[in-house]
Amino acid sequence: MLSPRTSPTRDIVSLDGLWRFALDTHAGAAPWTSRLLSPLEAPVPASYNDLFVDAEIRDHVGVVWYQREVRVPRGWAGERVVLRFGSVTHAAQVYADDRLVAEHTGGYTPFEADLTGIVHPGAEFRLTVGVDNRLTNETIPPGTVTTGPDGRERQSYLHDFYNYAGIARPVRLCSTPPTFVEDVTVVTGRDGAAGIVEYRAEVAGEAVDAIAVRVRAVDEAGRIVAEAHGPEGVLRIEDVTLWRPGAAYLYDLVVELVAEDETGATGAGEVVDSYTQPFGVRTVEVRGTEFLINGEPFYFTGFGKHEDTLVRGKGHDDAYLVHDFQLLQWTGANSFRTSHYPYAEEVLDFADRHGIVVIDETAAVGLNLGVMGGLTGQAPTPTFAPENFGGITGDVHAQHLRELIERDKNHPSVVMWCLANEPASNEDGAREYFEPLVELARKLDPTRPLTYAAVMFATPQNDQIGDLFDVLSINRYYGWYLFTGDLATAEQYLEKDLRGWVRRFGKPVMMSEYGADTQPGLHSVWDTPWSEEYQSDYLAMYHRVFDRISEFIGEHVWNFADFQTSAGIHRVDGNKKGVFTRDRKPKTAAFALRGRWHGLGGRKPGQAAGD
Ligand code: BDP
Repeated sequence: MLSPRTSPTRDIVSLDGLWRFALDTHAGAAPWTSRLLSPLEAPVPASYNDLFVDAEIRDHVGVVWYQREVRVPRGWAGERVVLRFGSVTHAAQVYADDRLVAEHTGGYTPFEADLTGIVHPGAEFRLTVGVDNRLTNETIPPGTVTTGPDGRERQSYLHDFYNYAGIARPVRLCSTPPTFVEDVTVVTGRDGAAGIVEYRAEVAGEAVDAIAVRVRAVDEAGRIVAEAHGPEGVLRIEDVTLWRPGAAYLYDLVVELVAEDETGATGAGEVVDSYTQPFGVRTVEVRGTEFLINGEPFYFTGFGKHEDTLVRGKGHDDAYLVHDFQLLQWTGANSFRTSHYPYAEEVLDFADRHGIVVIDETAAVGLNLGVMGGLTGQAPTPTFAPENFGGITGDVHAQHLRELIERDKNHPSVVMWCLANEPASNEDGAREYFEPLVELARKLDPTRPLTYAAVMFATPQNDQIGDLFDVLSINRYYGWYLFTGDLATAEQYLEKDLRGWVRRFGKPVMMSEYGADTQPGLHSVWDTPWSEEYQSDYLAMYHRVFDRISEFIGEHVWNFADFQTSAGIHRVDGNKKGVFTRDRKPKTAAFALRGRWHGLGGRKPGQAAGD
């Protein structure tokens, strides 16, 4: 799905701002049919949970309503009118006046409603959105809704971040011409010093047969460097400037739809639609135990992150976007994983422009009932049994994967798809569950490697899916959940474990999570868990191990910043494994990482530039 962009033929009106807001319990029946009678207003984009000093809202399970009036620009006569949501978490029903115009499930991917003919240029309409935050074993991520003795519904889930909900990303009203560019795909390669750009443009709408497609690639100085005709083809950019980690370079692919002229000659008339797709020329490849970007070994340094800030929850915020990337660069991080869901498109656009490498993850987190058994001592429930996640969950997961790849396929920053976080890959049924998903991902995008983040219980001995993937991403907490406070023992177990993955699969291995909860300001001369020194020593121990394993291709610390979780005895106002606090102040470990990562410069320890 294309990102909304203005062009000579396309306009955008932002619908961000304050909307009327009400819980469904206060909204009356069919709240879309009239003005929402509520004293509350909620900002878009933002999660709604932390805005109000009201536990009923924060803990609400079910639907909430957002509403506002929208005036369609009067200059849009004859245009298509499209309403586009960056995301609604987790399910949306959208009404234009009394009419249902869209429904979407999946809280982290965009969707559109075509309002052409339903709303009218110059006129106002009432836009009402129902937002459902419920998670079940038919949603990704999954969860369970139960009814308590007081008759109130309660939501539980197996993932370790707060179930923020709402309209957390920008909402826009967009115009396109009646004949329009519906999709663009760009795949890049190299031929010596030249860049090879395969493109495909999909055209939809009226009189498509009378339309010709022409494209041109434009460099950052505005020079046209290649041109072609036709809905698909190959462009050659001589002396190409590559997109490199830490040194981004973007070209624009300008796609134009050209009408017939008055003699009926196709492609000789006026430009009826124009869309500009930025792209970077770079290659990604796994060869043996190496991860190559532009043919050069790349060593990942960085973090698993979250979209999580005070008050706005998972709401997208450009100020935090800029500041977080500043902190990434300050620590010497060259990459991050979009744990545990697709992030806002604005984040990926920014990564493209600033040369930060991204591992792009679906929202499939918590497909692991064994974790519950581990924490509670109860007998584990089989994760992939038909009554759990062996049924419809896989189809929903596939749909999410499809939407992720369709959205993010053109981002040069995205170098790998991560299909799930900590699935029960050690359990029976995991292979049957993941095989079709791997096949689908490879069909949709044959160019990017695939990974999944392996849970502690999945060992080199019992994991059932590692051979299906290209890179093994390992989450481990030796020295935290196991051998707490005993880094010497933790070090031995960690090394044995990682070497086991290398030996069994012969593929590149990276650490996708390692971290220790840390209370800022707590200091100790001993190996005291929760102290700032322990976090630094814990990370240093992992780094010693990584540096001894030549097949190792990267390290992503868990987590970039402290983040909110559901309440529980394992969490003190959230997860504190951040190297930065929730308000982005560095803990001691941030300085240690900065020393190490700037020294590495994106290469394996001991590997010189150009090796
Ligand atoms: C891992 C999960 C991550 C958690 C982390 C932790 O992948 O989401 O936040 O553990 O416990 O199992 O801190």
